[in-house]
Amino acid sequence: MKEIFPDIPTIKFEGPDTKNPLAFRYYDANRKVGGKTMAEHLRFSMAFWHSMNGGGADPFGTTTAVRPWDSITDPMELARTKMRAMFELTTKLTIPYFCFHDRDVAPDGETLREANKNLDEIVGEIKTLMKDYPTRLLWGTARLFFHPRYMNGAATSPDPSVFAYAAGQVKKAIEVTKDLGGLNYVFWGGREGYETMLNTDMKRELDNMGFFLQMARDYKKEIGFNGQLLIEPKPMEPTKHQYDSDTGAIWGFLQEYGLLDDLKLNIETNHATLAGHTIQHELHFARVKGILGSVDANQGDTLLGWDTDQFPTDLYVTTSMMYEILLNGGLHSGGLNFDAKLRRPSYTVEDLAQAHIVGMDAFARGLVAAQAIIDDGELPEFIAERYRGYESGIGGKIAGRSVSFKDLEEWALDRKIDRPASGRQEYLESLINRFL
Ligand code: XLS
Ligand code: NI
Ligand code: NI
Repeated sequence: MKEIFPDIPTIKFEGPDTKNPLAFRYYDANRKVGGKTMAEHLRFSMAFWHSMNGGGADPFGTTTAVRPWDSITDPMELARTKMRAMFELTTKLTIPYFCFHDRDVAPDGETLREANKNLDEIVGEIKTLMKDYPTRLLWGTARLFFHPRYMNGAATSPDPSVFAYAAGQVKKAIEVTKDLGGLNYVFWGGREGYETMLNTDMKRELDNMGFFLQMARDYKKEIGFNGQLLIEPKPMEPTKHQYDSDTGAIWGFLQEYGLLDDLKLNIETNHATLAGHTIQHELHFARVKGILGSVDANQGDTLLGWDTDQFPTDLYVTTSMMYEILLNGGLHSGGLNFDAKLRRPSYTVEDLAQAHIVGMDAFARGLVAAQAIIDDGELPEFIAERYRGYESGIGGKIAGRSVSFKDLEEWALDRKIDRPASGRQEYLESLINRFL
């Protein structure tokens, strides 16, 4: 097959001192860290919508990207070429997975039937490419936010015909994901939220969204799709208020609608920061609640209040993420999906390759540092020690839930209770810096 990116070689590990911009400095796929290889830990994935469709357009200007398929005008030929390009590029970057929305990969249609037909054709193409390339599907999803019909959301639309169309679209997307051996299926709220309370029946919208997800869960079981269902939090953008604002909000929602055993979370770094949390907070919360499923690995800009979806480069952040992921026993069927786009002035194919390389290197370093922090043991031991009071005495009774307010009052009445031990934050920050 003729190469689409002849100037991009297969990327190899060359070590931290290499000057080669198209080489890994830290990501060494077969290097073992804590008993597993880097490749087994990190499970990288390429996001089709950004890497193949993204062109750098913003509200002030058109696309800047220069791509080998720029002269193709036939929509189906364009779709097939980009898919081939993605298989080639992921293979050259040694990225084992990809993710896509239904409408990213195949043109929409006048009707759902027509759109499904286009999608089926591309799915056939993907299956053929899977025979020639090692790239596999991490997750599929449905684009329920682009077409004008979705202006008020999909499952939370005030218009039942939009709800019905969305259900049909998701049914097909789950089928296709199963057909392609997808490991997970993602729900991101898109426009499931509202612009103003003046025209919104929030209770009905939330109940409809719960029912929509219950139907998706039931259908997934009915057709024997064994992948994990995931839901992705985001607090704002495109709508002013999105219902799935953060992991805590989703956790409550899943409980109310009886979905806690069926869905886990796909947590995105930039969405965490938009919600006013660190990504570590979001991963940690999901981990301790047993619902950490997968990660959309990117980063935001501390000075900008929107979803800039930049490639992840901040080692402090990747270390904190890998720390949580290691303590979670890994991501299981999930992975690190680069839901990230190039800056508008980075318009070349080399930029696209290098963006993935720096992201992979940043997570490789984060992994090594996080494993070293765990092996060193001082940090986890500090936390354990901080709560040790709950292992005996009155703390043991509280932990055993064998006391009442009356017992506790009696215990406390005549004791002088002063401040607990120092939190030692600055010392702990210095400890982390030792491993970076
Ligand atoms: C948008 C979301 C989206 C999901 C998939 O902000 O991150 O890309 O990951 O629909
Ligand atoms: Ni995302
Ligand atoms: Ni995002």
